[in-house]
Amino acid sequence: MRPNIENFIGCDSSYRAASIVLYGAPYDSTTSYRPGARFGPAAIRHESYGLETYSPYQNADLTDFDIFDSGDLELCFGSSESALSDIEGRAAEILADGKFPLLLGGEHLVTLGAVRAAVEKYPDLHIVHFDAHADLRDDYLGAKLSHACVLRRCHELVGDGRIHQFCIRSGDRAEFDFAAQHTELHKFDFTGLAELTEALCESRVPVYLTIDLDCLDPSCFPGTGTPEAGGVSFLQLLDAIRTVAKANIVAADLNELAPTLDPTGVSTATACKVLRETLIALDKGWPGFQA
Ligand SMILES: [Mn+2]
Repeated sequence: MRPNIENFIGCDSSYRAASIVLYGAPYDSTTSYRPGARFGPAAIRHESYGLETYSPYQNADLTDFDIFDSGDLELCFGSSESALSDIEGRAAEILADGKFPLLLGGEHLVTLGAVRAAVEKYPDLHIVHFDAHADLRDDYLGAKLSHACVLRRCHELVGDGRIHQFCIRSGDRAEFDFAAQHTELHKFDFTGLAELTEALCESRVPVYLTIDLDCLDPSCFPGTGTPEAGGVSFLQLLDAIRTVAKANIVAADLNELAPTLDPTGVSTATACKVLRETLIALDKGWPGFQA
């Protein structure tokens, strides 16, 4: 008999052997519209048992790789700073062990903790950001630590020209003005991603990949706190993930699934599939992988 431990399907390597380490941040205290992203990581693990470990898209199986699922952090809901510090600590530990940290949110603010750890190890870090929202507000209702401000806080860490945003279709005028000066923002879809990836590959700079699942169209992904009509399809997102995975990605996250907002369960099933394909795409690029 074995203890009842629920990891993401196919991710049952030991920590020591693992190349990628999953960790969950079930946090949604700054969500501006519909809360529920705190239930994302657990729902993804639970529903993953409805998913095949084999990907016909990439002709690879999660069981071909060594992936460890470290479960969820226990985070303080009343203090964003305390939650971010715990996330940063976990990411730093995984990075220090020479492994790849893959964070499951939670609302998008959790990214800031992981980026703090990544930029500490890689000062020349670039960030590739898939999202419906620019997330570049300086504050939201007075709060600097809000999921609506997360890329603005990241910009304070990495500086101009290092943040590359795709699928953006929502934000106030000031955010788009800020982006024009300080980030590389691509509206609506992944136009420009192939060219960017080529440049990132040539320079071999370290890259953090943050995927807000609300970049997907709400018709296939309604289970999220701030749905925005006019998003990309699952196949477009899959293609984008496989493209950018050719760059030197050193850490990543998937966030903003709020499973209870979609009673059909399709959003959670979609998030599971995005995670499987992301793990395979990233792991194929890992130095230890033999095709
Ligand atoms: Mn978003």
